[in-house]
Amino acid sequence: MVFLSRTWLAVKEIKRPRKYLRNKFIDTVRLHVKGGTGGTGLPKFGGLGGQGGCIYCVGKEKADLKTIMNKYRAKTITAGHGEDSRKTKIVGNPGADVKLEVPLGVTIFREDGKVLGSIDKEDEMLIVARGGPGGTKENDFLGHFGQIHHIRLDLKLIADIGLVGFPNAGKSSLLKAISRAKPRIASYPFTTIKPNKGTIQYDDLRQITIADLPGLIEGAHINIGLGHKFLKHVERTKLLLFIADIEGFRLSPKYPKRTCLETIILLNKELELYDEELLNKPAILAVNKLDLVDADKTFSEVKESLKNIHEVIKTMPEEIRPERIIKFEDIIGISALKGSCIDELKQILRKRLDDFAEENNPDIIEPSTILRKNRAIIRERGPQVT
Ligand SMILES: Nc1nc2c(ncn2[C@@H]2O[C@H](COP(=O)(O)OP(=O)(O)OP(=O)(O)O)[C@@H](O)[C@H]2O)c(=O)[nH]1
Ligand SMILES: [Mg+2]
Repeated sequence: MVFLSRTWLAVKEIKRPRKYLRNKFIDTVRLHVKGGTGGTGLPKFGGLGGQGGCIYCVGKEKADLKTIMNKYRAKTITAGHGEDSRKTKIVGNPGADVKLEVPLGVTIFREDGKVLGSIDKEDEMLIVARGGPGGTKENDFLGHFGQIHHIRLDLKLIADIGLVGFPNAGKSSLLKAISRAKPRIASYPFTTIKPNKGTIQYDDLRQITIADLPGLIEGAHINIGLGHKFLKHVERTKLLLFIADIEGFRLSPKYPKRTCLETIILLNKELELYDEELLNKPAILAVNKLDLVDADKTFSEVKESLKNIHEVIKTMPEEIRPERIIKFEDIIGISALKGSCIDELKQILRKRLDDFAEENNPDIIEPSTILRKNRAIIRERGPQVT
């Protein structure tokens, strides 16, 4: 009896984390994969062993890394072995392949850091472990082992737009206002603890995806708050949408109060510290909560300061100054709560994405280049006087 009650108490003491904390977002998984062994041949009749099965990763929109992890945690994923050649069946059947369904945006690394490839499209396939060849005359009719690897699947969300902002700035509120996603929204910082993706739907059925990330705070580069951990998910977005709270941000009384302009500059700095390349992406600034009193006045001040930011920045504390200042394509004041200016923002986002796509599309070639190429071809192959 005593034993029972003690065990009961001991079990009770272990506190389980809250449900939403237990449901962790997983963006990297390590797996042990093994291609199948080739079947043995039959020297007497020249029989061929079957080839061992291969392991593939296949891109699926609906797949997620969590399912893979739950299924294969601490296990070796093995493909089927090739069939041996027999007197009654001279050519052995190949082993069964294994197809791992992985979400889009996954990059696959080998244990030595080599990139095996990445999967960005639906049904795109990549071999991660090849099966061994079956026994033939060349290998003395002995089947070979398949490849064995430790691989790492690393997920970076693929979205057109990435939302970056301090906690509580209203990123999730904007996602809710602009798309049909239903993110958690609350008046305390770090409500969002894992990335969410939503789709903006336009009247002409055009769709643009947008990713809401956990809030970033100053010192994220030294792992304060949720740190830089989630910033990798904006690496693959085409456009950054900065969200700033018109009232600024203060984590707690221990920390200094940052104004709206300072939060924008701090976001700039944190992105720069994570990866300077991010500053080359086109960026749009949305200043949120313009429904609050006196917000309009502050907003015009912020806009004014951003116009001659190179002067204004000199008056700011040195520790928050970035090396390079990001240039916003557009600056817009919105209220995610009341839904004001959301439609304008939607149009701006679309326009900027299209402009950007045109600039970077390799299929769109300048007419003069085509003309030059065609002339060269005619010169080479056209009628010639000999
Ligand atoms: N007055 C006003 N409040 C807003 C507006 N947008 C968001 N809020 C409020 O701001 C708080 C934070 O909103 P969230 O959308 O959760 O902010 P977030 O940026 O996603 O925050 P984290 O997920 O914690 O990083 C909530 O209480 C919202 O109701 C707005 O336009 N006006
Ligand atoms: Mg949020």
